Amino acid sequence: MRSPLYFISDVHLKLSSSDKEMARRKKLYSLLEHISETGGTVFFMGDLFDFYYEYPDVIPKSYYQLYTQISSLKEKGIDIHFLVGNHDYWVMDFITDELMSHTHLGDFNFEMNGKKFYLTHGDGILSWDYGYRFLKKMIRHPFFIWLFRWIHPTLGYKIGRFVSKSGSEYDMNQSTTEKVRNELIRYAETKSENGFDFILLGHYHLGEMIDLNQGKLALLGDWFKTPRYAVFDGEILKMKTWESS
Ligand SMILES: [Mn+2]
Repeated sequence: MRSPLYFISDVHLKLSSSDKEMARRKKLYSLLEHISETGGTVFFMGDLFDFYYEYPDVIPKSYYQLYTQISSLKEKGIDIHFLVGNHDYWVMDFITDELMSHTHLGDFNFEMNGKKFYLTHGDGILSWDYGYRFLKKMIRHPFFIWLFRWIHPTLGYKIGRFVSKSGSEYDMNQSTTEKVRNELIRYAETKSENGFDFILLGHYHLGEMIDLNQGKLALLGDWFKTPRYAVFDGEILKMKTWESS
C-alpha cells in the first residue's frame, strides 16, 4: 500500500444535477485531482453515493464523471478502496470488478509502517440503535436485493432518491452529539485495547480527531458544508479541511 493514505467519507453524491450538487461535486473532484498529483491510496469510507443500486445490466449514469476520475487515478497507479456504507451497499460487479481496486462489504483492517488501522463505515454501532440494526439486516438480505432488482430502474432510482434524502438528518443537537461521541469513543477504546492504533469511522459526519488513551479516533466529516477528510502521511494521521473548490 502506498502513502499518503486519504480517507474520504460521506460525500453523498446525489442522483440529481442541481447547481448546488454540481458545486459540491467540484470540491470532491478538485481533491481527487490533488491526489492524482501526490499519488498514494484512497479509501472511500462509505456513503460516497447518496443512493447506489446496481442492476445486472444497469448502473446510474449520474455519477459518470466520478467513474472517469476514478479510472484516471487508477491509471496513475493509485489504488482505490471502497468500504460500502448504508446508502451504497447495493453494489455489483461494475463497482467491485471494474471501478474500484478493492471493495469491502464490511469493516477492514490493515497494518502500515507498524501502525494498525481499523476502518468501518460505522452505521449500527450505537447501542440504542436497535431499530436501525434490524433495518440494516433486512435491506442487506439477498432476498430484498433480488426483489428490488425487478423494479424498473426509473422507478427504482425514484424510490432511492426519496428514501435517501440526506444532509439534514445528521444535524444533531449538542446533547445528542455528545452522547454519540462518547459512545463512539467507547467503541474505539475497545478496538485500541485490541491493538489498533488508528480507528476511522464515517457515517456520523462529525469531522473530528479524538485522542484515545493510546492511538487516535478519526470521526470523518461529510461533504455538505466544509469537507473534512483524514490523511496518513506514513507516520502521522491528521484531520484536514479541503478548502479548494
Ligand atoms: Mn452512513
